[in-house]
Amino acid sequence: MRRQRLSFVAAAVATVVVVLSGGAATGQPAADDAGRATAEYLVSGARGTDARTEVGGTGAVINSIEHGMLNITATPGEARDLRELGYRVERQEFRQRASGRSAMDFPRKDSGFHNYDEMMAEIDKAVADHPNLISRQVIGQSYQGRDILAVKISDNPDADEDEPEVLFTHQQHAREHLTVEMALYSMNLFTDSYGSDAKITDMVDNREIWIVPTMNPDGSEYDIETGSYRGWRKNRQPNSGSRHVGTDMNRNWAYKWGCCHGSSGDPSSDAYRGSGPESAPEVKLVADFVRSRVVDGVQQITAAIDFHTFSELVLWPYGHTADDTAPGLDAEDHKVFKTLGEQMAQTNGYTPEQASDLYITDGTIDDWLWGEQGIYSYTFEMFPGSGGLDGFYPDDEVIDRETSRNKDAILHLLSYADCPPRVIGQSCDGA
Ligand code: 3K0
Ligand code: CA
Ligand code: CA
Ligand code: ZN
Repeated sequence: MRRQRLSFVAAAVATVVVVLSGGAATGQPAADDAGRATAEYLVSGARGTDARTEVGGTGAVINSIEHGMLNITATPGEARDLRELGYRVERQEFRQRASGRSAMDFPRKDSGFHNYDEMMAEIDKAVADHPNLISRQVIGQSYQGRDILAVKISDNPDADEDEPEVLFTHQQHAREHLTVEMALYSMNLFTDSYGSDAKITDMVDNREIWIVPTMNPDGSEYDIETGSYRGWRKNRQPNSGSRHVGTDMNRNWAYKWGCCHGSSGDPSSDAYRGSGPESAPEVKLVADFVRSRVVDGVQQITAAIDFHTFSELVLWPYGHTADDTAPGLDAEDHKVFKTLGEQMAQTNGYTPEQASDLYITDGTIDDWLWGEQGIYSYTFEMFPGSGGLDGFYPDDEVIDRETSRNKDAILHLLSYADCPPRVIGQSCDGA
């Protein structure tokens, strides 16, 4: 299953490149590059959800699960903790492609991926081509000052119509670049096929679709800026009192933050939850945006998907507990999540499961969207199905196939956005 590794430079060499060239393009001091603390490891002897949760409980991030082996990114301390717990832990060499390409862009062979400026240009073009279907608004700035957008797609996009609203968020994790392509695919699908595809036309007419195409532009640019991938996950916010940079945004949401050994309190960890809920500016501004969609006491957004890579999964809440039900999520809610999740997975061939079936997480967007806002929220883990750190860097040739693969799933969610419980035969009248 693993892709062939072709021309690589050793991680050690890449580190030298980082020290030489890192920083200049962002205006950040090169000392920030000390923020990369983690390495890739293979862990054996961790079968089952409980073992995976124990592994995750050290703060290590599980990248994939294959034949009872876990591929993780971990700090040296986390690796030591895992060995003390009795796991076999083997260091992997994350080799990066040498490209010779100029800074701040993808390697030439992956030029089909959009960097931040290219993404913005694509959005501006779509707005210019379809002013009656798209509007874009800046909902805030990243730590380093990059604009974060919410793109709205609907007929009458400048009016707030009384229609179910659906939210698609992308790239909380820097290295998950395929999710930005997913955002651009959706944007272009809804606008280009409007008027010719009946189902899409219906959804654009009768829903208000919000797309946040990247939540982590700083991390994304940092990941690619040397021309060799860094395997970066977090944002680029410094941590006071630590030389290690960044918060794992998907552990920073303000619902049961840090509750359940599903994140780390150590700034060097790839699962660092931040100094407090919404301490990451990018998380706070998207949370503020979601809160701004409460009109007359009613949250207008009814359903959401947060796109990640990888493992080909459809996940639903909760992540913070292994139980199917918990306060705020009763048996009927669970049935709605599971039924709709399984139906979406039927269309794209992903594996449907509760988020905690993977491993326990806390402070995730999905738990917050449901637990705080009552939004039926899913996480999609896109292509590939398995791999190590290289799984975050598929060839650009797969972009069309792996984004269009989710067309029917997002249309399915949109079609139930008027009343997600309808999927199990319940009505929403007077609820
Ligand atoms: O809700 C979830 O369980 C999110 C899973 C997600 C995460 O944040 O750990 N997996 S990822 O980091 O490999 N994209
Ligand atoms: Ca509305
Ligand atoms: Ca409309
Ligand atoms: Zn992710």
